[in-house]
Amino acid sequence: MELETQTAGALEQAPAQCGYAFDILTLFPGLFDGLRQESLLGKALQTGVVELATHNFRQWATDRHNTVDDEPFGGGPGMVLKPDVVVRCLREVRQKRPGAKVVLLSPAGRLFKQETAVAWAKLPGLILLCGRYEGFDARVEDEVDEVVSIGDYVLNGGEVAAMVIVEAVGRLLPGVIGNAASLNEESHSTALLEAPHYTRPREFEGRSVPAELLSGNHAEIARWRLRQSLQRTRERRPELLAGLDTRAWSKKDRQWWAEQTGEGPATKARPQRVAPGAPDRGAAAPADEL
Ligand code: 6GU
Repeated sequence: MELETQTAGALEQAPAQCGYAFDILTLFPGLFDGLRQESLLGKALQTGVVELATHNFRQWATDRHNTVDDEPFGGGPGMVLKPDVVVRCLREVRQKRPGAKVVLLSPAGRLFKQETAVAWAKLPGLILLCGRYEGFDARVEDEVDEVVSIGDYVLNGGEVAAMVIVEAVGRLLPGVIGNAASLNEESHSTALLEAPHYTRPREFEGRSVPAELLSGNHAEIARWRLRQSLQRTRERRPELLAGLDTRAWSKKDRQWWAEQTGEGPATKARPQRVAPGAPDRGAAAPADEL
C-alpha cells in the first residue's frame, strides 16, 4: 500500500517538478482565457509542461463589498489597489511556489528585454502582479523582486504586459517551441534584427524572391542574410549597432560594411529602404526600392 502510494505519487509529481508555473494576480482573470487555449503555449499548458494559474485579488478582500481599491492620499484621479488585499493574495501564492520570482507590472518599471526573458526562463516560475486603476499602493513594492515595464507607452492595466511576458518566457521553455534552432537565429538573440523570410510563390504581384535565396549556395545565403540583417538594423533600430563586433567577419564583409556606413574607401552608402511613415532621421538615403 505504501509502495503503491509512493509510485503513484512520484508519477503524478513528475510533470509538476519539471514544469514551469506562471501565477497571474489580477482583477480580470478572464482576460487570460484566450492565451490558455491558443497557440504553442496553449498546447504546452494542455500537456502540463507549463502551468498558468490566475488569482483574483477580490477573493482576498475581507469586507462585504469585496473592496480592492481606495482613494489616493493627497488627492488626484483614479483609485489605488489596497496593500492589505494585494499582499494577502501574494503571500498565499508565493508560499506555494518556492523559487518563483515576483514581478510587479508597471509603466514605471525597468524595461523587460529578451535577456530578461532568457534569465527568467531558467527559474521554476513567475508570479506576475497586474494592476488596474492608478496602480498599487507603493508599499506593495517592498514585497516584490522586480518592477517591470514592457515599453514606453501606457496601458490601462498590467494584464496585456503579463501576457507579453508569458509569451516571451514561455516560448523559451523546453517543450514549448517545436524547432529549437529557430530560437537562436531570430531577432534579439543575436542583437541584430532578423533577415527577411520568403516562401512560395517565387513571384508575387511582380515582386520576386531574392535570387540569393534560390541559389542553393549556403555560404551565399548566409552572407545575404547577414547583410540584410545589418541593413535592416541600421535602418530601423540604429541604436542596436552601437556595440557591433565585426572581428569574426570575413574581410569582404567588413569592407562591405565600411562602404555601407560610409567609413570605407567607397563612401557612397547603398540606398536604404524607408518604411512609409518612418520618422525622417536626416541621413536616410533615397527610398528607391519602394
Ligand atoms: Cl507593465 N503596465 C502598464 N499599465 N502599462 C505599461 C506597462 C505595464 N508596460 C508598458 N506600459
